Amino acid sequence: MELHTNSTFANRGNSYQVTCKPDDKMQSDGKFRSIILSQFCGVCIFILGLVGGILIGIFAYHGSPNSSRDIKCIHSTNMDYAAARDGKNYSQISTTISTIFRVSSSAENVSTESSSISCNACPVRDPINSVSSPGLFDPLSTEEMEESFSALFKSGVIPTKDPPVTFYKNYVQYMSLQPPNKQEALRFLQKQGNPPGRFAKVHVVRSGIHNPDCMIYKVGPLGRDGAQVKQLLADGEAHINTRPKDLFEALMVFEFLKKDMKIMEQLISESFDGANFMDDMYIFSGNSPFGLTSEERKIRFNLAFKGFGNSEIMDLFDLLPLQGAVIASSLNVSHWFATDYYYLNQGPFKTAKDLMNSYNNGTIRKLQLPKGYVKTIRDRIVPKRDMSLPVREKADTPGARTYEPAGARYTINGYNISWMGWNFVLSGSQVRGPSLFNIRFKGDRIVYELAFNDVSVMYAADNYAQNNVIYTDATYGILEGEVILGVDCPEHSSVLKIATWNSRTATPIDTSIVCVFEVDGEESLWRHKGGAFTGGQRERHLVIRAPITLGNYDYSLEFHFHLDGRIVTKARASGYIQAHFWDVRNKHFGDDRSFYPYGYRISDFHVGSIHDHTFGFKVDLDILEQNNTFKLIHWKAGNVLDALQTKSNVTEIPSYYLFNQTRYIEWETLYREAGLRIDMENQKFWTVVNTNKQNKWGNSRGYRIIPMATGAQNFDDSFLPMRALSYTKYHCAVTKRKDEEEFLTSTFDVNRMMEPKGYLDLMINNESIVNEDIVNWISVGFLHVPTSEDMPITLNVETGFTLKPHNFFDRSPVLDLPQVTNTIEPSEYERMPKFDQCYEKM
Ligand SMILES: *[C@@H]1O[C@H](CO)[C@@H](O)[C@H](O)[C@H]1NC(C)=O
Ligand SMILES: *[C@@H]1O[C@H](CO)[C@@H](O)[C@H](O)[C@H]1NC(C)=O
Ligand SMILES: *[C@@H]1O[C@H](CO)[C@@H](O)[C@H](O)[C@H]1NC(C)=O
Ligand SMILES: *[C@@H]1O[C@H](CO)[C@@H](O)[C@H](O)[C@H]1NC(C)=O
Ligand SMILES: *[C@@H]1O[C@H](CO)[C@@H](O)[C@H](O)[C@H]1NC(C)=O
Ligand SMILES: *[C@@H]1O[C@H](CO)[C@@H](O)[C@H](O)[C@H]1NC(C)=O
Ligand SMILES: *[C@@H]1O[C@H](CO)[C@@H](O)[C@H](O)[C@H]1NC(C)=O
Ligand SMILES: *[C@@H]1O[C@H](CO)[C@@H](O)[C@H](O)[C@H]1NC(C)=O
Ligand SMILES: *[C@@H]1O[C@H](CO)[C@@H](O)[C@H](O)[C@H]1NC(C)=O
Ligand SMILES: [Cu+2]
Repeated sequence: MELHTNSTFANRGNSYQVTCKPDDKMQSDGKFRSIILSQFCGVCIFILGLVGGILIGIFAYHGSPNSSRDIKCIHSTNMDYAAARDGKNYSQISTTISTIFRVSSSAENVSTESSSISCNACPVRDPINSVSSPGLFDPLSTEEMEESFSALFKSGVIPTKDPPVTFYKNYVQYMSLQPPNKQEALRFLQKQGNPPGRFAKVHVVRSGIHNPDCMIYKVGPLGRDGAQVKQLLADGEAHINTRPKDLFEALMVFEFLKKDMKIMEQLISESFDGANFMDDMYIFSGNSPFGLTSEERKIRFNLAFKGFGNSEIMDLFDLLPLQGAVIASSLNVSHWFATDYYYLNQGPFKTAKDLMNSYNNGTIRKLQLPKGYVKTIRDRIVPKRDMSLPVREKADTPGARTYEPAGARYTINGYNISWMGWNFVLSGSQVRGPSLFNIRFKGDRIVYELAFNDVSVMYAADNYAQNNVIYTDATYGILEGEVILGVDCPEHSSVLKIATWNSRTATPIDTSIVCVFEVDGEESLWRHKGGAFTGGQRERHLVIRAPITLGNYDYSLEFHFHLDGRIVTKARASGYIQAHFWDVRNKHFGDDRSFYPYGYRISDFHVGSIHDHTFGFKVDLDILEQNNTFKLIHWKAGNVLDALQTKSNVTEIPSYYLFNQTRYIEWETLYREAGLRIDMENQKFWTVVNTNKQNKWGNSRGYRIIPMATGAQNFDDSFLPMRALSYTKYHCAVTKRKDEEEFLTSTFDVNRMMEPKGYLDLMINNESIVNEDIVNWISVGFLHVPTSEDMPITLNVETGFTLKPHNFFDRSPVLDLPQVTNTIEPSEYERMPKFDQCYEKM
């Protein structure tokens, strides 16, 4: 029997033999398919044809050990797609494709043939539709930033609209969307109210006023005439010295220290391989906190070798054991002074001169880096391919990849994204990072807001400038960077831009910071291989990824949407670690000089400072409605009687129990605001349920929060920073939602830890959270003990949490998807959609 199938191959003028007796080719791919074949044989020739077609499709896609079917779509220009697209000139990507199409079946050698045919481009369906005006939650556009800037200028907040921006005049640091009031937003979404209007939240450094401070303004409504400027903090509430370091100050510090570096010219040259401050070095002055009280501004600096020539962009550095502090509490640089000089942990010296005196009169220990060290820095620090190594076997051939045989299956209207029953809006804040709003699945709202809020990092080191370095990264802004297509995301991803404000040029910049793509999970979402039923569903999900850069570190902040209603939020970290100088004679190292309490030696002169990264998220679940309840499900082990007595008045263990102990669960409602921690010995499921909405079985519909248990805070409240960073103490804190309790940290608190004003513990104040609109503040992180593999660059590590349906549906939510099914008696048969081979269009 010969069938001309309507498969991919048949369409291309090839025919295949499919016989009733399962041939080797079929058997090679397992019993499953041969059963299908024999079962269908003689039943219906049409179906057989279809089956054959699908099977061949599956074969062609998966390949099979015994049948080699290579389909090669070779690009005529042999151009690197990623490079071409990175160069932003799409027209350079040739669409001429020549193809080698070879089919051979070594197992039986039936149809060994070789021919050259054209391979079709995968169908393209541009998923992105532009919209005429921004939606409710869309990130602030460049036009809206310009408009906000004009409004600030008109109201006198900003003295001039024209560059240059200088430190001594008020300047705009960040601009982000100020999301609408939730009630107004919901009324509008339910078509019961007017659009709430769009507003900007603008951080201004008011260095040009009489009592300088940091101010936040709300500007809007935007897009109509007459945007109002509203001050959100009281004058002076955030002292000017609580501001993060920015480039202005970095340059001021550099200028300021030039004269001291000149004084120490000899020390620098002798110690650091003949280096010259102006040519070879820069000042790393980013170590926060910059003061424990609002007024204090003490910049602990560290001399460092430049990694990249004279570039102002210092993402590579090599820290040296010459440190000190600039007391910069006044905005008038002529009141600044440098102090606390340390050289190889010897100090403090009040001035550079004092240090030099001791250096010259021979009373302190000296360092002499090996000759030629300066020249090795770039090689050591730049993570480029090591040409001295042979390329790993087959590594010079392209690796496996995913493509979209029917074009994108998601749609993006502006920032409103839909895929496989999911719908949500991507938003983002220059300060707080990416966020999602109004997440719905099959029409039901699950989350109102899922937002990155902050990342804190705490370092340890045995020296003056690097010990107790604590960053809260929202202070620096968490939405800068750019997608590296082909590295961060597949080339066929949709790249979305989000605008940020460039404080130095006083202009908005639209950066390609988010990519969206569907992933072939390359695994089963579910499967069963039985006698009477065999089937499964392939795992696929949609990824929204923002690869951001924060100085030396790179965070990939991402949301994954799964077919079964799961939302997985992830944070991954790569980039350069912050290391400190390895001093062979540091007496705190003991005899073995390769490790000590703050880390391992990881290169010639560096110890990787141990630290943690704790990511804080705002998770405002709205399970169908705003009113939700937080329930804990205790996972218990104990006496059968205790188990049964949680629901009945039984007094004796029924005789049918094998043991008098059992596993059981116990429910607890969280009545009052609280912070919770993971306890592996007494595990609890954390669920957010809507007690007003039950599923078919009478259980409250809900979602479960599953944090990746990758880290935990082990400082207690006796440690001063634990107020400003109180969110790091809990894996999940539950509070009543309030528009004014917007974030789990304040961007100013890290620089006023004695008197923090906007931290999570302030929100946990015993309010009732039963059947209320609640927010879960989730924090997850990892503990980083850098090892030699972190040099020169950290390989991605990840953490995150999953939101998983918990009695939300009446049964599995994936039964509305085509799947693989094969049953006997009666026989039921299904396959996932077939597809044509095609080459990726990029
Ligand atoms: C893009 O490349 C094409 C072909 O090389 C060239 O004609 C065109 O000028 C380029 N466009 C830009 C914006 O560089
Ligand atoms: C298939 O054909 C090739 C080339 O004609 C031959 O070298 C090979 O031995 C054959 N393989 C089998 C399994 O018959
Ligand atoms: C800065 O301080 C110096 C010394 O006290 C003073 O002469 C100068 O006028 C101040 N500059 C400004 C702009 O206040
Ligand atoms: C060396 O210089 C330091 C700093 O000026 C001074 O305190 C110390 O007494 C001097 N020691 C000797 C031996 O000259
Ligand atoms: C996003 O688009 C969908 C329709 O595709 C719409 O129902 C929904 O309201 C939009 N979301 C927002 C927040 O505007
Ligand atoms: C258990 O006993 C109490 C008091 O005797 C009674 O109020 C309650 O209804 C009983 N519960 C069950 C489940 O029998
Ligand atoms: C459970 O069984 C163990 C072993 O038979 C016995 O020692 C223990 O007393 C029992 N506990 C209860 C509460 O019945
Ligand atoms: C919390 O509020 C409840 C109800 O008002 C009260 O009974 C309880 O004492 C309060 N707890 C604290 C720690 O204030
Ligand atoms: C939701 O909670 C609010 C505040 O407690 C309450 O007024 C309202 O009645 C609740 N709604 C429902 C549907 O339970
Ligand atoms: Cu790290």
